[in-house]
Amino acid sequence: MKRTVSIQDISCFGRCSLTVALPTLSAMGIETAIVPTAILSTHTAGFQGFTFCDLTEEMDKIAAHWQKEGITFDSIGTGYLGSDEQIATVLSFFETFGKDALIFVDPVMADHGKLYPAFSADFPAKMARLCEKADVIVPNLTEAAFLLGEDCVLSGYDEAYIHALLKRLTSRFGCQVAIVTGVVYTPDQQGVVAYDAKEDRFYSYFGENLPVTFHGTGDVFSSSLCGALTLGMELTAALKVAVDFTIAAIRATMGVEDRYWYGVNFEAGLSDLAATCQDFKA
Ligand code: PXL
Repeated sequence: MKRTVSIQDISCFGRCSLTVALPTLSAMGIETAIVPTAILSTHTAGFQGFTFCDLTEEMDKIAAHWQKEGITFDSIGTGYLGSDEQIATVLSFFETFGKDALIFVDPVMADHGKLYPAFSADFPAKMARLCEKADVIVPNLTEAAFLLGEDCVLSGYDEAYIHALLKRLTSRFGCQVAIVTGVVYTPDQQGVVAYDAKEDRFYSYFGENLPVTFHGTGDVFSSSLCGALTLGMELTAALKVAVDFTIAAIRATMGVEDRYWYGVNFEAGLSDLAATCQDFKA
């Protein structure tokens, strides 16, 4: 059985980060350890007055104990971090546990051209340091631009722009694979585009561009993609598994867009996802 560790916050309500990653990765048949970066009553994008408890000190203690126990991982996935100081904590976690593990960094910090409320303008430069240690990074278009210190281009781009952006990401950060999410070339389709720098090859997978916006879809995509790669799926197959799972979650939530910040019904697709992964033989 493969073993992963997911490092991100627990937003107690609002279907994102660990409340999505843990059930998703478990359903995929992967033993899933967690390192919570913070506990919040809800996520920060859509609720007012959320509580926040920073767990930076706990993270170091958890890692020290695991190191004593000789625990190892096939992959390490990171998501939303609670503070700037946690960049150093996660870098040291990579040092200790990352040598033989796939390092998968979702640089969660921004969307729709704006940083999430808890982050200051210098956070992207700090998140870039994590990307430098990653094998795979999965920014959305906003995060990709912020990581590179470029202006955000959120519409009106073409395939040549996305391909060049991906090449800038892999060469700047030295990661083998960069994947940008939320790519729309024609209004009816939305998907993801990947570049494998070692193979010098692009991959993409698109589905229907559903006319709705929900919070947490990036986390649904990245946890299922991290799981698929941890299981040993090829990039093409992994992108399909993750995009299909995300679209199924969005479809299952359509009709309740008035509470878009409550996240998506990914639970509806978990049994199909489990079956797909069960059928997969590495
Ligand atoms: O879905 C990303 C995410 C995760 N965790 C917290 C967030 C967000 C996005 O806003 O606020 C706490």
